[in-house]
Amino acid sequence: MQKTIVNSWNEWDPLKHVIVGRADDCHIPPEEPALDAKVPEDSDMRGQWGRRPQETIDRANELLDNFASLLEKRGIRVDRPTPIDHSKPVTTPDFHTDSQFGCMPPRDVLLTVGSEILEATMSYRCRWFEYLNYRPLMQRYWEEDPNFRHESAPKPRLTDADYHPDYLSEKIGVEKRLKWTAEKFFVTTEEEPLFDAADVLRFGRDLVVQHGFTTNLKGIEWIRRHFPDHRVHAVNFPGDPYPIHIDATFTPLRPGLILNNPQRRLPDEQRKMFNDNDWEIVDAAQPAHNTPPPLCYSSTWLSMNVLVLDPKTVCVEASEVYQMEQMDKLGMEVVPVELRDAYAFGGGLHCCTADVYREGGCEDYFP
Ligand code: DAV
Repeated sequence: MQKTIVNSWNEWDPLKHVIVGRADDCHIPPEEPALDAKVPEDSDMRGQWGRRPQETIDRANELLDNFASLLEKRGIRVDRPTPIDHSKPVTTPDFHTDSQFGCMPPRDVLLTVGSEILEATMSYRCRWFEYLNYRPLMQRYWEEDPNFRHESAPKPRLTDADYHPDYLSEKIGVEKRLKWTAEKFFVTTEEEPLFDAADVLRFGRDLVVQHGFTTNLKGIEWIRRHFPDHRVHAVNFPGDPYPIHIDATFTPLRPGLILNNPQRRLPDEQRKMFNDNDWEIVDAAQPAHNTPPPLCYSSTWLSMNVLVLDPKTVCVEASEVYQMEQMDKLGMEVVPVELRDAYAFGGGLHCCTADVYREGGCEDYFP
């Protein structure tokens, strides 16, 4: 009998097969609208671009390789992408940018829902071709698994009409950003559907999608029409001045338990489905660091960007002592994994992976 390769319906069932990214040839891309809106005004990344320093690439690869071996030792199959040349510019009839981003992190690009892996539209021009890094794997799964559905969302045009020019002025300031995110006024417009895969969390029959810089309402509507057997819920987190990707904000650990970033709390009116079904939403522990590492896009809240191996076991970054302690108190077995020196490449333990196979089927947790 032919084997099922791709199957994953949620963020916590026992993990058997996963993709881990690579830092090879990662670039800091040139300025472009949606990317600029994410970089804080005082960040060390402002105004520079080009290939990342080789010693940082080597160090990140060392950590990613170690993480891959650790997963393999626990009986999990690990696949790695095949890096394309990220120094190549991207030119379409609608835009041009002088370099790409990298093949980190896979979670941003690949959305696994059941037997399907969906390539997201993406919303940065420098990430338009990022799916190519994963095509050799997708082809292999397609050959090996007759039920695998390899899907790609419509490529967006990413003209200037996709971005609000208001966000592009220098020094907006955090206060104005917070006001705008509370009003759900983000850098991306509603010109066409846009989403990054890392804005989606899978809860069996329910998909929870963050509306923010990288995913617009049309993107959420596209996901809704694409998965007609799912319920799709739009959420937003007003306390976040740079809202991209849900996985340093809202982290399900097992059925009935979610960690929520205490600075980016889910608004009361969006808690109903969780409250009605006795799910607990607890504030995540504070990050162990006051600042992100150098040349990093993400905030210190990568502390809660954990990879759940099964409902009792979770990988947490090894320097995140408060997050590890909280996991322990919540009854999880903690597997510490060193990854901080790879954060600059696009994220933490959840970001740098993409699910291929978790045991279990599509459950209804919110009947
Ligand atoms: O808190 O900067 C990082 C999410 C990366 N996938 C943050 C969000």
